[in-house]
Amino acid sequence: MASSSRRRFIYQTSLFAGLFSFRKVASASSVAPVNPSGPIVLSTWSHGIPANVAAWEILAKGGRSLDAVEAGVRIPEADPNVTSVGLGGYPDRDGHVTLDACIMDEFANCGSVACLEHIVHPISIARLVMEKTPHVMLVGEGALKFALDNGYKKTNLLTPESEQHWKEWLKDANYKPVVNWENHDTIGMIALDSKGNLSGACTTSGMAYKLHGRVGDSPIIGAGLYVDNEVGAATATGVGEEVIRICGSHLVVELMRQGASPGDACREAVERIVKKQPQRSKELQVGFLALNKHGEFGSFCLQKGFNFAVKSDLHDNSLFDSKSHY
Ligand code: SD4
Repeated sequence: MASSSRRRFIYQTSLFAGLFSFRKVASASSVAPVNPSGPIVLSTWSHGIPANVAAWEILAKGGRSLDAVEAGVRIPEADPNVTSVGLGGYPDRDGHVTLDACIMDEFANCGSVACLEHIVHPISIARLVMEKTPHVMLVGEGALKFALDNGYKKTNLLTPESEQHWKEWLKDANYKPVVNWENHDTIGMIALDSKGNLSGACTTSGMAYKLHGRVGDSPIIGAGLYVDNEVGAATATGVGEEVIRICGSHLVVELMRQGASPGDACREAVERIVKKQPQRSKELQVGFLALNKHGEFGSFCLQKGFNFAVKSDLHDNSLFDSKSHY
């Protein structure tokens, strides 16, 4: 699909959903347990395409959305050529690759790790936190110890290519810690399975050359990801600080609960960022992606350039361009 017709499609989808979603969302508690429209999975950015393939293998067989989103995001986590997620991610300014991830299921179970080093699959550690501990979030050394105690092995996540990039960055005396929005492409994945249950996963190496110890929105439930099985799911990408400030993904889901279509809910969240930080919002990227209980989806972002992949029986896993504020 050409990008202009994709854009039109998104707009029309949002418009259509906007007209009908109030009644549908309001009656979400009576939605039948089987999803009549079939499963669907959405992921941020082009690395979402291979991720969706892995997720779809599970969804197409009637599998659980939680298993699908975990399997899906493990693909870019293990890909050394994806420099914003997992292995091969750009490091912080001290040369450490520190990873953030979270996962959430249809029962509002959730797990998260932040500033985790040396582990290729932070999403699976987040799931272990969710399933094996009474906690939601483990960070840094504690998260690493937990991963090792559960049989995961240490891996050097800094590839020669990413190390080289970091060394070039170190030479640039003029660098100011201004957000470079091309440089941080989290994968956020949200899915609805054939039983009508929603889950989501979000995983990243975060902002390149961040201060050591910096944590973005991606591992924070309600910021980088939120799932409410009565309503919908949302995930975020871009400058985490801005997403945290407005509790972005939770906001998107709550707006859908109040009747907004997924696209309109994402737009409202982005406009809130613009309203609070009009000047700064011109220089950074934030994008939201949302899916409601009925399989309707939408997105909105600050700057042109955010895209996402969609796979369902009706969608062939090609990329959609998001509508943007600027
Ligand atoms: C962060 N939100 O660490 C992440 C980075 C990102 O697209 O999304 N990139 O702030």
